Parts: sequence; structure tokens; C-alpha cells
Amino acid sequence: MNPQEPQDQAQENSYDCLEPKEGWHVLHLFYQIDHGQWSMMDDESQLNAKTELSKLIQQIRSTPKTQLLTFSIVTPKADIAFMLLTPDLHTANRFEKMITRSLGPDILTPCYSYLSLTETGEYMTSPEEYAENTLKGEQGLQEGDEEFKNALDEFTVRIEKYAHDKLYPNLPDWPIFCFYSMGKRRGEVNNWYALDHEDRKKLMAAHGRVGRQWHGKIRQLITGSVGLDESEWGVTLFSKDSYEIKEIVYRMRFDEVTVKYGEFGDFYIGIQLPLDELFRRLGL
Ligand code: 76R
Repeated sequence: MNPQEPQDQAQENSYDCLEPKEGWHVLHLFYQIDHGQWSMMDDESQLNAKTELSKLIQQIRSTPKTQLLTFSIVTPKADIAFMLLTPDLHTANRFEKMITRSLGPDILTPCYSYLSLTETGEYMTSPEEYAENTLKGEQGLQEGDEEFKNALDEFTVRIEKYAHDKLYPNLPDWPIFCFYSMGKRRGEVNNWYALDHEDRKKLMAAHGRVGRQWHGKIRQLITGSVGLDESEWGVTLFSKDSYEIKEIVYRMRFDEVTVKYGEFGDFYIGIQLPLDELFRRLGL
């Protein structure tokens, strides 16, 4: 890690790390820029402030197991947003405070934020289920056959990689970013949490089949926020075409899980930009 200010260094050393049992912390941070305050700063102070934020971003990006994306938000819901992934809650907290202060007092005003954790999801097919239902059931293979063993090994490797990629994702550099929170209804009639696991798993498989039609067009990251923030999941979508965002969210509205159980927070659309362009875009 790059040298830090003495104060931050001291804090870093004096607390045990708060890494989750699995996965990484994810922070979505949205800010308004106070252009009134900014215009009162002289050229040199403005330049220093921008250098400060650039250095901080470099420092965050060079932290092990840590990713930081920067966005210009389309519409005045926010001006600038950051998406931070990092294991240790202390690190997430420290960087979040440093980002807020980075351009000077009262320049970045937080207007929305979301805390969640990466997760595998609870409806993955286990190797045992695959062996029973697919290999024995559908393909009529026998346990002990060479073909059975190979197919099961191949599946196990694939599912382990899938789970690993969900917990420790590599975020894409795709330009269009969409974020919203989502929950599942707990109404008297339609209550997701009153369904059996088997029923939920079937519904999620149908959801997955719809989602996979966007393979290569949408990259999605579903992060869990029960007990951490307002709603139950954070939905982050990346695309190269805003049409695909609108299309997938529209199609999902007809998917049974969403029809009966979906509840949504506000939608934020951003454009992933390198910092120099971001500064120009924001008029800084
Ligand atoms: O078989 C599978 O791989 C299914 C994997 C899968 C799960 C478990 C999956 C696939 N999703 C899962 C879970 Mn999803 N997803 C959303 C939204 O706008 C809306 O109506 C919903 C917002 C989108 C757009 C989307 C896209 N998904 C979840 C969960 C957790 C539910 C739980 O645990 O109860 C939520 C909240 C959620 C919401 N999903 C996919 C997609 C896409 C594009 C895929 C396919 C991914 C791929 O194969 O590349």
C-alpha cells in the first residue's frame, strides 16, 4: 500500500481487521458537488484538491483485493459516484471517509449510499444434486462409470469457479452502470420468505434462464444487504448499451419472481469514466 497519512496509518494498525467469513464488502457512494463552494476556491486549491482525489484513488486501487470504480451520474440525482469493493470493513470505512473529504470540506456532499456484501446466492446446484438429478436422472449414467466421474469432476470445477467469481468478482470496465436496491415482498398473499426452499429455487432457476439471454450484453453483480442497509440486495448492472439495461429490467418485470415478489429502490445510471475526463465532465 502507498504511504498514508500518519493518522490513517495509526488507525490501521490499532484495530483487528473486520473481514467477513466469506466475500467482500461493497460500498456504493453517491455525492453531489457543491459548485458554490468549489467556485470560491482559488486555482491552486482546486488543483491541489483534484490531485488529492487522484492520489487517493491510486492508493485505493493499489490496496490488495480492492477495486474502485468512478462514475459520472446521469441526471441530477447525484453528480459523482464510487463503487468500492474491499474485504475489511475498517478499510471500507476509512476509504469512504477519505473520499468524502478528498476535495476539501463541503465539496462532496453524500446524497445516497449502499452497503452490501458479495454473496454466492443460496440456489446453486450442488455437485450431489447434479449427480442425482442430471447425471443419473436425465442422462442415465451410473455412479462409478468413467463418464459419470468425468462429468461430475467437470461440474464441480465449474460450480466452484462460479461461486468464487460471485464472492470475489472482477468488475468490468464497461461504460454504462446501473444501480438499484431490491427486496422481496413479504405480503399476506405473496410472501417470498414463506415459500419452501425448493419452490424458491425453481423460481430463481427461471429467473436465471431469463438473465442468461443477456450473456455478453449485461454483467450483473447481486450483493446482499439484509441487516446492512435499507433493502435486501444491491443490483449493479454494467452494459455497453443503455437499451440492454432497459430491456433486461423490463423483461424481468414479467418473470414470476419479479411479478409477485420484486420491490425496487431508486435507479441510478452512471457512466464509467477515467478521472481526468470525470473532472472535465463535472466542471471541476
Ligand atoms: O442459474 C443461474 O445462474 C441463476 C443465477 C442467478 C441468481 C441466483 C441470477 C442470474 N440471479 C440470481 C439471483 Mn439475478 N438479477 C436480478 C435483477 O430488475 C429486476 O427485476 C431484478 C434485478 C436483474 C436484472 C438480474 C439479472 N438476481 C438474484 C437475486 C437474489 C435472489 C435471492 O437470493 O433470493 C436478485 C435480487 C436478483 C436480481 N440475474 C441472473 C440477472 C442476470 C442477467 C442473470 C444471468 C447471469 C449470467 O448468467 O451471466
